[in-house]
Amino acid sequence: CPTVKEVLEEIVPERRALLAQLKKEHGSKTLGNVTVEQVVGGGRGIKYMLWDPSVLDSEEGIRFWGRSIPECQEVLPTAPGGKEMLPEAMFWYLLTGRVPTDAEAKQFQEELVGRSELPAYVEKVLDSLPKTLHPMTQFVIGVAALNHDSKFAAGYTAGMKKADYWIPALEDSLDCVAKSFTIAARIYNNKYRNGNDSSVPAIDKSKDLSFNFANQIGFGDSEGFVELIRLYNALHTDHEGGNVSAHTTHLVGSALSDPFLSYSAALGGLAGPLHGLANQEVLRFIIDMQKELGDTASDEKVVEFIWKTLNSGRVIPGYGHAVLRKPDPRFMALQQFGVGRKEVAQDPIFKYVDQLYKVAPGVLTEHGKTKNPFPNVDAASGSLLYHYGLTKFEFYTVTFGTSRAMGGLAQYVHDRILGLPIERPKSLSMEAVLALAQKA
Ligand code: NMX
Ligand code: MLT
Repeated sequence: CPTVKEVLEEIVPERRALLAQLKKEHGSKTLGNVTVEQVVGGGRGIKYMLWDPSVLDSEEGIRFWGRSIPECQEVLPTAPGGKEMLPEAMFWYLLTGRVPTDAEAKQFQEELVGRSELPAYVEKVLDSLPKTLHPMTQFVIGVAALNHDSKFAAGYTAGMKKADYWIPALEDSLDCVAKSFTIAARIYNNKYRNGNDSSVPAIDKSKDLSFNFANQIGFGDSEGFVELIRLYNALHTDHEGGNVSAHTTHLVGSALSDPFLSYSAALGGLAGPLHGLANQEVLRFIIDMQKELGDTASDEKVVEFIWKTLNSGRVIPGYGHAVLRKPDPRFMALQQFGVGRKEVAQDPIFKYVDQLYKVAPGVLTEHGKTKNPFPNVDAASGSLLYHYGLTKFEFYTVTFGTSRAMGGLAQYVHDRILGLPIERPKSLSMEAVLALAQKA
């Protein structure tokens, strides 16, 4: 069956033709006006950049090349004996816009796992980091260090043609995704276990990335954990282009920084508490609640706890969203995963997630600040990892990071296919905005 590169070779002329048509026939048309509020308010709603693999609708949530999450769950291949869509299959789909056949997904999985070993110098860099360093900081460093062997950077230095940029960009992107899982496992073993001694199993080339990650950190025997990692990674891949991590990959990549440097920069954004770090914050919040209220509590007590947090000036992590105005379908998919497994559904932490979903939207609505009182993906993800024994919640955003590489870098490859220019929007001082607004 064809490789992902061969499928992309077929697609390249179509995508380039579409961009040429957009520029030629519609280049001067407007897609909306920009208000002062948008300029001072984080650019919300400005239709500003191209992003092909996914589009976010405020009411129904994410669609990957037009398919909703349940539709993807229906068509994307799973592991043998598994039920959850494979992240490798999702990555292929994000890159090509085509659902892989079982044979394509298997071949692609083998290709990625074949790339997942780390160069010795990256292992050395990771092993030399202080254990006290946050896992996300270690992740940023590990991914950036991969740039040492970037084929894109080497090709650029050697003077490759612009039309060919996407080819080494794809090579590096596949390496970056595959090696990110192994970097993540190494960080975990260094920080929370006995380092990376001979007790850490070698990568099993016949298995998928999620299994190998789970196996290397000591959870390979847990069918539930491995399936969760597959679902988790498939769900977090992409959330259109405007979120901080995706946008950063695109922005840094537009300077023709290679995929490793671009994605490493994105990980710095994912490590912020208003973005990916929220998943660790959710667990911290629930554990604090459990410490104060016990394993179960009445709705009234939970509501009181939420108000106490809000009144102390903090946000309720896992709730609210810059675009969504309904419960996040990624949250729903993770909830369903838990509800479908009796032992998870009975876990007190998971039950608190469910109870928060019942009462928090009412409190946030009464509080009256957030435009979206509903849960986002981070409200559920940590409770499931916690249930299976991954209790080091500082590590949770790393798992988000292995996944987001697939969406961010799928578009990175398309950016190079399309030959998009360096990103450089206009900024204005407050005085300049005022002057323009007074004239308008
Ligand atoms: N709890 C309390 N207040 C909130 C919350 C929340 N969960 N969400 C928004 N607000 C506040 C927000 O801080 C702002 O207050 P102020 O005017 O004092 O600055 C006000 O409501 C209006 O914010 P919105 O326009 O609704 O939200 P915005 O688009 O600016 O931000 C988030 C979106 C996601 C950053 C925000 O909802 C938030 O901080 N949520 C909690 C953190 C979180 O769960 N982040 C994860 C997002 C998903 N991800 O994985 O990246
Ligand atoms: C994401 O997955 O990136 C988050 O939901 C944040 C966003 O979309 O803005």
